[in-house]
Amino acid sequence: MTPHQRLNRWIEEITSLCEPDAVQLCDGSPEEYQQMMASLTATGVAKPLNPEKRPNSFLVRSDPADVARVESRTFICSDNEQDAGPTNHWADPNEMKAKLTGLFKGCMRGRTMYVIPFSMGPVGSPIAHIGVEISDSPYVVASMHIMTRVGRAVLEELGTDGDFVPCLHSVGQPLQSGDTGAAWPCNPDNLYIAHFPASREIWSFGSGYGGNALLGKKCFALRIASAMARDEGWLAEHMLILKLTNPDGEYRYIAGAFPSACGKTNLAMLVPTIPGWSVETVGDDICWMKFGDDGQLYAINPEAGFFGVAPGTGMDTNPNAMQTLDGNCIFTNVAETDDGDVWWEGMTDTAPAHLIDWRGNDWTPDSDTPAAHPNARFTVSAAQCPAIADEWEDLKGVPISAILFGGRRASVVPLVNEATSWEQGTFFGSIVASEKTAAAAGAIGELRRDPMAMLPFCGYNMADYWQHWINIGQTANAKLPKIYYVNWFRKDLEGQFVWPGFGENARVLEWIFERCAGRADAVETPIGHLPTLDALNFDGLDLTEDAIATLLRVDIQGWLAEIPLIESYYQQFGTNVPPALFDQLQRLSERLEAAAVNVA
Ligand code: OXD
Ligand code: MN
Repeated sequence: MTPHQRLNRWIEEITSLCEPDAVQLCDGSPEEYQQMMASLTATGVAKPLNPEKRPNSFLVRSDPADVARVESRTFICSDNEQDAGPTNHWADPNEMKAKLTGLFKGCMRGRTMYVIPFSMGPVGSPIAHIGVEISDSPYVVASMHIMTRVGRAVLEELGTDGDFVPCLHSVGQPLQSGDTGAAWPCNPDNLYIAHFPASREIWSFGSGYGGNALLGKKCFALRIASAMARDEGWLAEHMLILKLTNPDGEYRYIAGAFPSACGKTNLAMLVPTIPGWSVETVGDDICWMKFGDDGQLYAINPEAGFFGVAPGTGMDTNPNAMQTLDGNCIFTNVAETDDGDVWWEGMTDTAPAHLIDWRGNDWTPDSDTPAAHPNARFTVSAAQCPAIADEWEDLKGVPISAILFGGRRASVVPLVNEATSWEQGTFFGSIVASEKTAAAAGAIGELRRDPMAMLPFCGYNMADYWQHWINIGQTANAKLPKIYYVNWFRKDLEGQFVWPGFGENARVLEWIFERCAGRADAVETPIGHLPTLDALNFDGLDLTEDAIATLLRVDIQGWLAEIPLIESYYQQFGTNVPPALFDQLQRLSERLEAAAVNVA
């Protein structure tokens, strides 16, 4: 079937396990994409949108029981439980294989089995890696065409003995003869998204949605790749990558990790408010970084498209994303307008008077459920983004000058804070957290830690992953990026956001850019380097002195109160926590105590 014997053997093995009616080796061609969309349209799950509104675009409605990644059914199947760590669900690899082999037996009867060779990253890049997904879902094939590089060039790159990550997927709903089956087949009662880091394999059963089914994304590019990166000395991160250019045409590349609902895609496509500066997008979700010969970390976006959350995306929040969506898109679980287009909450200020909601029911602004599912998605090629950087597919990647970590913190954490060392930056990354709001269950202000925004995506023990970060910092001759802890979400005593965010975040990026160039001032504080008042560009912003003081305040008492919380957080990882991080915590605590005494 292919020139690659190991791949052929795997295809044969899976064919006899899953017993599909037919096997199709995907070539990634436009014709193949149209074939998938035609078959999805024929079964009624996809609907072509009005070509005058949204050319070559489709609306897909999933089963209401299959609408998001399911972390409770996501497993890391390492040989030892401790290697998965306390933040992952662990399962014994042999038991999981046995259980899944039972579920996969005959699971593709009545269906076509698609073999999808794909590259994460530009084909041939030394930073890229190859996977092959076997799936019985035409929706997965079409989505993989957009989100990854699929086809012949990948098989050529693989040659006769290249490495690939086998990614096995089934919706888990075989067809009886004559049965056409559900429009959106899935099997939520038998859901497993299983990762085998030692053998670098993924087995996913029972869901057709997003990260559960498009196995190149979270499963490969983060969970399996993070384990590969640990073994091979590189970094696989849940980060955006942007290119920032100053008015003189100098540019730098910045990567940033933010937990969900912190505006990562918006930052990746930001339109700066400060004159003469521009932001271009290299990636919005995942970043793979390897050392170049010059000791710098070079990054690629391993993906080829955006699988973005639609609700909340509008011309005012992210005009670049909106323009990216002009055509050639798959929309999943958004609402449908009467003229054959799409709509979601946040797309416009006023909702249309009538819609068909994501479940296919009539909807008006008086309805008490949202028109689009809150996790409704757009799938679109990154090449369509008007802000995409020319070099986004550069085989050698782009050199990263700065790494940002950020969460949603109403208090304590200032607008921006530069780590004084890689180790301190790793410490900042390990304590990234977002505060629960009044609307969420649990105490207000309670912190949900999401280290490096990797909580659901780290393929091994989180504490070992921190050690890997420390080790990266000790690489001989490394010219490491500077690390920053940012917080766009600081609130005042009335609970109002102090910082305007969005395009104004460019002001913080400007300071970071100038710091990397050795031109901007900072003050040394117990928590790191903060901008001096003059170094941060507040020109034209309507901020009171109080607001500026809040944004740049080193909240000694607030940080002191956090020390025991960090300590108990670390304790759940036992002896795996790198001593270097306990040391950072200890030294931070000492500096804060000293500052508290001075203030008193
Ligand atoms: C995503 C996520 O879908 O982080 O990118 O959940
Ligand atoms: Mn993500």
